[in-house]
Amino acid sequence: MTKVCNNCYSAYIYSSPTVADLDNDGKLEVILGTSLGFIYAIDHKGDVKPGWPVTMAEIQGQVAVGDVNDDGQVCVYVNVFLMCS
Ligand SMILES: [Ca+2]
Repeated sequence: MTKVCNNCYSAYIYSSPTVADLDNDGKLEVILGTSLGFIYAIDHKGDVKPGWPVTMAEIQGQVAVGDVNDDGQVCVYVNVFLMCS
């Protein structure tokens, strides 16, 4: 059996990823949560964005992204408030 990578571990993604422009650079990021409690933001090149993943408890629902209070900052919501850009 061939080992694909040395630092990999298994996690489930229970919901669809969310696509949004977190840093307002005109390029979309993919944001997703895992069963191990990691929330990843992946850039248009497939790289994890600096400052991510963020860790919390197991994530079963889809991550929501938006500027809900119209202050110009895009925020990421995962059951509770998490992070603004
Ligand atoms: Ca972006």
